[in-house]
Amino acid sequence: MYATATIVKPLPPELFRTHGASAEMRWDAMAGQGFHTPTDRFFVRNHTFTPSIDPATWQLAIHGDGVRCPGAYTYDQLRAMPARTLDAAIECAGNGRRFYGTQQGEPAPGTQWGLGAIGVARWRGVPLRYLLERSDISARAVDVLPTGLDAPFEHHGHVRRPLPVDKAMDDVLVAYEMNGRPLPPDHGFPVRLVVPGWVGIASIKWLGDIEVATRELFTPWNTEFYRDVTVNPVKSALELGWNARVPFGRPQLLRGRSWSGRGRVVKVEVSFDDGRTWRRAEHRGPHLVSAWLPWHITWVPRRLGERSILVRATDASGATQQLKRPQHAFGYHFDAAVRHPISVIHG
Ligand SMILES: Nc1nc2c(c(=O)[nH]1)N[C@H]1C(S)=C(S)[C@@H](COP(=O)(O)O)O[C@H]1N2
Ligand SMILES: [Mo]
Repeated sequence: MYATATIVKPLPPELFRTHGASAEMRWDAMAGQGFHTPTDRFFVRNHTFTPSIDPATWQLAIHGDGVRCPGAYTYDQLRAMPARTLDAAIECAGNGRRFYGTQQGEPAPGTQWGLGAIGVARWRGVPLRYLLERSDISARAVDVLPTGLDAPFEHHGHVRRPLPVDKAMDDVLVAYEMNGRPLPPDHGFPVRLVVPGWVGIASIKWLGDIEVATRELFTPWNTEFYRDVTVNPVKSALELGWNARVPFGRPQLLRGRSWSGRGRVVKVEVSFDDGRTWRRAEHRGPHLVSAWLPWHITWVPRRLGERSILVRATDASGATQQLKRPQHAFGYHFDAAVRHPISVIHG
């Protein structure tokens, strides 16, 4: 009923807002959820549409002048290799783009994401490092180029973006499971890359081919789109609907999450007076690098009417979310504190 031509899973309006071929999660859909984003509400960013791939004939080819033992692996072979589990966020570089316009008065072109182009899942698969070592990667290898099997994007060919060999050999996963189940079609079935901390485009879905080269590689996805963006900056979101109604005079337990591709979030503060004063939020539970930090704060609304709540986090690199963010030509990396509008009503 809610299916579109580009995304397979249902996109009920209480969980998603759609933008052409992509769909963002509504943050109130995270209220009451556990640490991970349930797969039914995980955002989808497709350049074209979700392909249907037969795992019985699918293979992952590894080749190029940077490996001495090129090869191709089947789904069953991959699933029989040593596996790792990783709790990690995937976030689109354009997450929050809408706020360049709505909050700073300078709209940026592109998908007008709110803050819902992020999710944290439990991924399981084979470390890319294992596959590269098994392919006898050369010490002279420089770049690794994963390519997706989805339809070519405009005249640019298949979606593909080079990854420097250092990152490829560090913490990248060739994932076949998401939240304990085989990857669903929209999130890359049978196999996708998960590149912790990096912009979402690095995590190529529907992986079919990995080239390893002894020279730097260039594709439209590192020269034109997503140029000069690598690691995601620090951001925060409240688990509340936009314009949520909050009753006057009663203590409210507000929850949210903060995250950064640069490392752990070390501090979260909330302002109820437009950034004049800030209160520390509290957190307990998992505090993982590459995922997010769930936090909470209690607040008693003492004034009726419309207002906004601001959240700012600080990450391990020392970066703190500011009230304003310099304009970005492509609208990537909106990391200012977002003004979340609410209305305080008679309880
Ligand atoms: N093959 C392929 N991989 C892709 C994309 C795509 O369109 N095709 N979109 C990328 C972008 S821009 C993002 S943000 C993430 C989104 O992952 P998700 O749809 O599982 O949330 O996938 C990345 N991997
Ligand atoms: Mo993205």
